[in-house]
Amino acid sequence: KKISIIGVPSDYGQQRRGVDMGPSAMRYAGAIERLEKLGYDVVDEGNVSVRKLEKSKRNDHKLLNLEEVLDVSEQLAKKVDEVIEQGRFPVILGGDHSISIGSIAGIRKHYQNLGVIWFDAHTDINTPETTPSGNIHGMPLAINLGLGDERLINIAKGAPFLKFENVVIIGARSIDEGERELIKNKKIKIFTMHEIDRMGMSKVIEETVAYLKARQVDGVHISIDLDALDPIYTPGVGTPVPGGITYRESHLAMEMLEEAKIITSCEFVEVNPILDERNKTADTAVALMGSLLGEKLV
Ligand code: DIR
Ligand code: MN
Ligand code: MN
Ligand code: MN
Repeated sequence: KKISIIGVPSDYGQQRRGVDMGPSAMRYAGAIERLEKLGYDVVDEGNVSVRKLEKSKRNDHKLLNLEEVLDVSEQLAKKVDEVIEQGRFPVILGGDHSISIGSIAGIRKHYQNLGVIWFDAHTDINTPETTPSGNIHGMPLAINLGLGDERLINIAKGAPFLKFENVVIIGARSIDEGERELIKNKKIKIFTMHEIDRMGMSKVIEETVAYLKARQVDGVHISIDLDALDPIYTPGVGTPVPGGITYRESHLAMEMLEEAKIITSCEFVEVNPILDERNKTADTAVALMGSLLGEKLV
């Protein structure tokens, strides 16, 4: 398999600086060497260029840094589209979670029935109407489903939107009121921390794989927000929520997904080195990347 690493040093989707250094932190933690060691042909495509922001602005829908997020998303969608076109597996390094607007937009151009696994403490399915914060990193899942700001949802013009029934959310424990309603109304498949506690991660992933296979997806993107894990393991994130997934559970999830051979693209987001302890969060992200792409203990 051929892998392309794409860095997206953007922190425009939220209000804590530093997450733009996430791609550097994950490269420093050995992402490329780790994947090369697994035998892949790895190309580091470098970073998408992110223009410098003079001053944070909100639009009339209170969305923060909309123009900047739009610019980054368009560039990233184009880059991801090109990489997939070349038959390469994209590994995208964030950046805050708003980068998924562009990454998944680029991916959607290549699949008619894409599945998405959203591994996150949050559900990121807010719209301009429901957002309590105006932070666009709380909206990328909604945008790829076709809900939200007109320009953001149209980045991949012509490509099908994600289907509500092709999404699986894992690890959620902080869900806003409007998000909860949407998840219930659209019957989105979700394994919150409650289900992970009750069923165990093994069963959660078995059911996730069976669910997506039954949906006959033609590809599966996994979006990994490092705040899905408990902040004990990933303290370097902007919005930590206690009571998260353990180190072992998260590795088990990656290993089982690798065994299932369903993943066609992945991304690691919200790594903020300024908030981190000795690059622990980037180290964990890269270790998970290893497991997701085939590292075995023996
Ligand atoms: C909250 C926080 N749901 C919001 N979201 C995220 O602002 O929309 N934090 N994604 O990581
Ligand atoms: Mn294409
Ligand atoms: Mn997120
Ligand atoms: Mn999150």
